[in-house]
Amino acid sequence: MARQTVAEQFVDVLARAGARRMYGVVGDSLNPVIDAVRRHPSIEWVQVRHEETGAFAAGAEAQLSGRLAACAGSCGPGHLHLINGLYDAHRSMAPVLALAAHIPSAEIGTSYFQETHPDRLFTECSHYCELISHPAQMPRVLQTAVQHAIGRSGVAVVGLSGDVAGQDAPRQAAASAMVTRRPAVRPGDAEIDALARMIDEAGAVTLFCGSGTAGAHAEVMALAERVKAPVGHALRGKEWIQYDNPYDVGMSGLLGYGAAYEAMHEADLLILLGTDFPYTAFLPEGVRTVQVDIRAEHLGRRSRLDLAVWGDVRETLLALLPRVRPRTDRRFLDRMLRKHADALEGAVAAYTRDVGGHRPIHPEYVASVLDEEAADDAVFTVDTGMCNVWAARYLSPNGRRRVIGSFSHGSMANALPQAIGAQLLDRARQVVALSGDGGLSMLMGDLLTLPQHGLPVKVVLFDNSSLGMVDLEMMVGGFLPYGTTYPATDYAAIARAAGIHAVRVEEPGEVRAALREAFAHDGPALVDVVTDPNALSMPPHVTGRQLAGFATTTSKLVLSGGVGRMIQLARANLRNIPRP
Ligand SMILES: Cc1ncc(C[n+]2csc(CCOP(=O)(O)OP(=O)(O)O)c2C)c(N)n1
Ligand SMILES: [Mg+2]
Repeated sequence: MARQTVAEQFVDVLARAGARRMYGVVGDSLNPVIDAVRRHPSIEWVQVRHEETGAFAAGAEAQLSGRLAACAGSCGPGHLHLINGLYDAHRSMAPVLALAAHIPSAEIGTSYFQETHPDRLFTECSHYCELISHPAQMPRVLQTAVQHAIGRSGVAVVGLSGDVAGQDAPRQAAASAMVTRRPAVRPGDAEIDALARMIDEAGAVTLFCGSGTAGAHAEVMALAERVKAPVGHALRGKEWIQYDNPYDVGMSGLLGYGAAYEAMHEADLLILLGTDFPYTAFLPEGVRTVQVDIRAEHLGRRSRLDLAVWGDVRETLLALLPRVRPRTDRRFLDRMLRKHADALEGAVAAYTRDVGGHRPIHPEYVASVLDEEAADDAVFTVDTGMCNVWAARYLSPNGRRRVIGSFSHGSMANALPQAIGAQLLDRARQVVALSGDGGLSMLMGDLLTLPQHGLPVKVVLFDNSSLGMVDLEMMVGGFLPYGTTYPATDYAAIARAAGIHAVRVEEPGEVRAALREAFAHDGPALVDVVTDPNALSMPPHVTGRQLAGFATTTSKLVLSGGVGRMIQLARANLRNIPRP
């Protein structure tokens, strides 16, 4: 094999680890690597306008594909711009390798032009963060970084000076096998037996699901059926669990709805499946609790556990199912299904405004039409802010659609960048960004990336001329809303100037046609929907118990509003309760 430079070897190792793209902005210190990417047959350089976009895009790609994705920033400010997107990828458990190019190696430690210290900067948002200061560290340091990203599901960062990248690598990288897929991890027999015993001995059982239930829909349903358990979910579990689910009692949390809260609090045994649900105020204290998670460090960090089970949800349930006694008593389940349907009916009843005729356009109307018009296998990327509420309430999961947001890190401006990564992964799939006007304008330069790379992303802009979510938070917290409004802006005109098909919609009657046209358009499109900034009120009834929780998480709110097509599932589940 011919001699390789460090840069060539770097790209080669990434490609062999499964990476197909590296997102970023070029810079002097990156030049040898960019040149190696240019010449490599199976890895593509994706030029973006802001490195943060690149990191978000890599994170989204990795979340959708399960494969490694890469991003890069040049020395100093270039890689500093990556950091927020990397935090998001890391907290979303997306395997991402970030290359932080460094200043000339001989200048490190002298406050040189553009000097930062990437090996210190990125430690908090990565599993591995090291500097390659000598060519002989290759390929091992990069391979180790890759194994951290894939093996521990998160970010790994490698710092590399341009001069080191241009040197010859003394060792060949060929033929060293690497892990590219995750193992199936099953807990030991002792834990499985203990769990089976606890379930058999318990009265009412409730399951509560997070993103760790991905790929385990059938097993979760089988357990719910066996022990007649209501199934609630967290926001990140919704896309995996809420569809085709005769045991669905809704979502818990700040954006929650339905009877998940009651089902968790009224159970005798609560089983948390693959969830790192952060809001302890919503978790019961006096209920026996089991948690199953692939990450041992997640076990017990939100609630006191009676049993901690370390393993994949799917593997755990496969081993558990035959050991659990089947039940026939559905009383608790049926009571919760009824409560759930009642709660949703109540939400629908409270939501009596004529949203289809409301002007400015009601955002819930936009979301409900979007849910109907979008493809059955669409990828939705959702901006932090009120779009999270609309997505949680109105996008109907079906096992084929995907919903990606900044659900753990909670950063604004994620939707457009994540849509870029999603669309590059599959140009034929419908990718829809639900953007806020605050979020879109924050990284708006990357609208230009859509036509530049011919990406047919559809941006649905909820244009309320405000930082709506914070506006609401200020009111709930007793503050005078301040610093939350924007002047009206014609984003459709901006998008058209960027070469994007765009329309501005101010009449509710035009929403559906505008969305249809955008989805049918063969290229990027933006639908700038002028929406009502005062869309949501506080819920009429917050229980005393919830209030006690909120006192400790001051100014947090539970939002009211409609619930979209979920009501149909709840009604169908009630109809399908077997009659004795
Ligand atoms: C980078 C970043 N800055 C600030 C915040 C705080 N924040 C959360 S939501 C939000 C408002 C988002 O506004 P917009 O995108 O217009 O969505 P809207 O809520 O109006 O629908 C802000 C400022 C944040 N989460 N992330
Ligand atoms: Mg807004």
